[in-house]
Amino acid sequence: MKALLLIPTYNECENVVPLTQEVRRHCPDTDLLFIDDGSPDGTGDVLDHLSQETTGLFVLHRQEKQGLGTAYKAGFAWSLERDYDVTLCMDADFSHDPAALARMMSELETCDLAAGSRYMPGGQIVNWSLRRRILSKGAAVYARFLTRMPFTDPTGGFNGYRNRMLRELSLEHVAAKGYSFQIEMKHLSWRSGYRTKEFPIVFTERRAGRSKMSSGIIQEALRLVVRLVRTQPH
Ligand SMILES: Nc1nc2c(ncn2[C@@H]2O[C@H](COP(=O)(O)OP(=O)(O)O)[C@@H](O)[C@H]2O)c(=O)[nH]1
Ligand SMILES: [Mg+2]
Repeated sequence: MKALLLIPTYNECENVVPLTQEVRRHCPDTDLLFIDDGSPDGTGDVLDHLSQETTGLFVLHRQEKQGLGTAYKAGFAWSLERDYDVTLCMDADFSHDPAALARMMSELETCDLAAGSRYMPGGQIVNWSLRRRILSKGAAVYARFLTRMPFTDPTGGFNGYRNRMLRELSLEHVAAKGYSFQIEMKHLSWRSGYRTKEFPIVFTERRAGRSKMSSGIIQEALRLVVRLVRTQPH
């Protein structure tokens, strides 16, 4: 299976080089596509240098910060224009363990969406504040309870997709711009009848740089779930 790993970045200049080394150590054959939104800290320049000395590493530059969801949509389009079999997604800040990519790939042998979960047996969160834990778990319970979709971690961002499914889904209708993109993609895959599966992951709070979580992102997630419930057949 030929894999492309998407990594959206906004101000991640300290993380991208060590992260690339770790990904390559665990998955030497996986291509990488960074999607950088004109990071003011110069992440884009670091990535351009890196892409010159690393085969199979590519960079998509966007002018300004447009949100995680739109970055992933641009990455999906890039992947589908090429001959990849699967598209993998992870954060740039080491919260997702590159060592777990092998598990994601093996899960994708038997499903169309392999979703990392912090909230199933074996899953874990390390070093998060109580506030972040409550926010995340609250969002998970809210989204799951209202939509009834069978994911223990609807907002999790460590996910792998088969390109065959991505090609068939109407991604142009995916509207979420921020982190709620994760909820919307899981919901769409499940509602469309594809094989989805969760596997446990350990999520560790970032070591370098800052979180881009904001109140706007939370509000978008609250509204999105209501829209998903309204539009889904009962
Ligand atoms: N390209 C792009 N990446 C983003 C944007 N917002 C967040 N990211 C990236 O998305 C990932 C998750 O963001 P992060 O701030 O770590 O969120 P948290 O883990 O929920 O606190 C990181 O790799 C960020 O650099 C954005 O607007 N555009
Ligand atoms: Mg993070």
